[in-house]
Amino acid sequence: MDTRLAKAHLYGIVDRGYVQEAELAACTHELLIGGVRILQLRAKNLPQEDVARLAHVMQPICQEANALFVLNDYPELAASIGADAVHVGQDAPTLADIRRIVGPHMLIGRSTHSLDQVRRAREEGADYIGFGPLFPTATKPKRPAIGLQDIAQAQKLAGDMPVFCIGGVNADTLPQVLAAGAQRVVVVSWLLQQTDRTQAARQLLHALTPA
Ligand code: 3NM
Repeated sequence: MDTRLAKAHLYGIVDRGYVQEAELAACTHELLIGGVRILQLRAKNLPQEDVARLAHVMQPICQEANALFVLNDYPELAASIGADAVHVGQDAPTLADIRRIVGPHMLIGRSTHSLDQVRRAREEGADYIGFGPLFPTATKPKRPAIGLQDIAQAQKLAGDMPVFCIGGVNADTLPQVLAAGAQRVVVVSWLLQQTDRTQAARQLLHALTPA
């Protein structure tokens, strides 16, 4: 497994729904300084050239910090800019199709929302998965929460494929999420909405990394 992926326990997403373009570079820096080592650009429903412009800002900052830069969707763009990873949802084509676009080396992440989807993601060779949304979340309002009860089983089914639990994770909910068996989390809105994102990331990482 990619060693940077193996070591990453806090996955950040710079979501254009929360972060203005003018703030993109600063936000990326703040999260990376806070210790985030895998960071996704999520810019839903934008023309590809606009996403390319945002990626052009974020990617070198991630490279400089030796953090994985992940592009949400847009596999052709991910391939052309040499992103470290591309993340796709359940509505995307098979991973074999994505793999043909991005080549043999890029990491591919898949969103999963049930144990069945975890099994399938493993079978189709995902490098990591998102698993959620654990709680209702304004970041993905149409998707029902799946709760915490399947986390341990998802971890078991995933084997050595990293599972990043997602959806409504924040400093308050993190202890329950960890108690339910999670080892890795994605935090979007809570981190992005903090006035001190660096300190907020450190706080989460402290809870995620046992002494
Ligand atoms: N994907 P927040 S939940 C982008 O379950 C995303 O696949 C999800 O945002 C999934 O940390 C989600 O703000 C939103 O709740 C997570």
